[in-house]
Amino acid sequence: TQGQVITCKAAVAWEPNKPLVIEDVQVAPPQAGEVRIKILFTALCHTDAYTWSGKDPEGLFPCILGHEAAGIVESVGEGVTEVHTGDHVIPCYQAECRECKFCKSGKTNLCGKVRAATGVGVMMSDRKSRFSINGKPIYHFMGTSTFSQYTVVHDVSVAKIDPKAPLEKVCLLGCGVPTGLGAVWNTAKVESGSIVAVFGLGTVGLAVAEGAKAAGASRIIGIDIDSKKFERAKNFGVTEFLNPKDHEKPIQQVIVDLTDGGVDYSFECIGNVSVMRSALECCHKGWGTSVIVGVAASGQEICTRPFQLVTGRVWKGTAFGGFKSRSQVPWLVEKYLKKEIKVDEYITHNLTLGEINEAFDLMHEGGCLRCVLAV
Ligand code: NAD
Ligand code: AHE
Ligand code: ZN
Repeated sequence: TQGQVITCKAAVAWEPNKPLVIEDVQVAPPQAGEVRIKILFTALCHTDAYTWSGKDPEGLFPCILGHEAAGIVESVGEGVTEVHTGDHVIPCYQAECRECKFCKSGKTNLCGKVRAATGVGVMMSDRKSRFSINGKPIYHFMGTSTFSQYTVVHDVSVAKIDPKAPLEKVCLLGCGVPTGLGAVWNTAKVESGSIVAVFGLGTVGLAVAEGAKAAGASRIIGIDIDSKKFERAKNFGVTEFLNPKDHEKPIQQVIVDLTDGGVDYSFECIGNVSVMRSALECCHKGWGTSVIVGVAASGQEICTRPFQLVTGRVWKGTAFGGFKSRSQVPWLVEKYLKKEIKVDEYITHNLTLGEINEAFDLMHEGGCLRCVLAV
């Protein structure tokens, strides 16, 4: 198949909110600096649902969504030296080129090399898509497009991993789990003994709890509007649970009262701007730090009284938990193989690519964390 167009199955989002359609898609060979991957397993992340909903200003249709996956390199384009046919890989929506201003800054995991192209659904070299249906181009998504049996990505967006790792599990290390762990370890740098609040107990929020527990947090307060989330959250380290619906006072006030002035660190893992405000305002005066992890819809804005910041609270955000993708995803895979981080526990459902619409429906059910699709 090297050098040839591959026709395979992919789930195409033709329009916002319209059921995805499994289509025969033509996938062009990788050009210079590109890698064609046979995707074996992909999970669904809340961000896929967000873009599908039409609320993502970068959402383009028709497109192939998906960004939390694992697979095997089918072929590589000219000049690609770090991965070869047969390598086991995780596509990374946040690239790492090691050469750009961002990568060299030592201050961020964001990479500037291909972001302009991945934000508009094309490949960097010729600003064209490698996906088409009978000649009609289909946009890429987040530089990954994993809801397809084959995808083409930039070489700076491919993490080569230990072939011993089970791909049906470690696909989760492409997004949600690293995001939560890294928000704690890299972005907030939670210290032992800290009091932590986690808003939203989906996969990302539970990974925050897991990371906070590993960092030695003394209390981990989980907040969710679905009380059924608490029982499971205990296994990830949540020590106390609050449902804002059970309280008359604003939830930030409830938390401040419970914690002698507020938490040391809070994390918003929902994408709701009013919760982002609560998460900031439940932080302790003088030092409390709040990290925005959730992705809010186009047009939404955050607000608070500047006095909150004047008096020492810090508002931050994180992308992929601050992890350098190509360098650190393989390290996370090793940590999983050594049983130092959970992955299996976040997988509540397994379906096939053909059942992807059912998988999206499952996301709205409280019981579902990650659904892994066999592609
Ligand atoms: P999810 O839907 O599985 O979890 C969200 C949780 O929030 C659910 O348990 C839900 O019951 C709860 N919730 C909803 N509204 C609430 C409210 N008003 N108050 C309290 N709880 C509420 O989602 P996920 O896959 O865990 O992703 C969480 C968020 O993180 C999404 O916005 C996603 O787009 C974003 N995300 C960001 C990054 C990043 O790099 N910054 C990476 C992955 C995901
Ligand atoms: N396109 C959206 C922004 C989406 C967003 O913030 N994405 C997160 C990752 S979510 C993964 O589930 C991210 O890492 N952003 C950094 C980046 O480079 O995109 C919008 O609202 O415009
Ligand atoms: Zn994601």
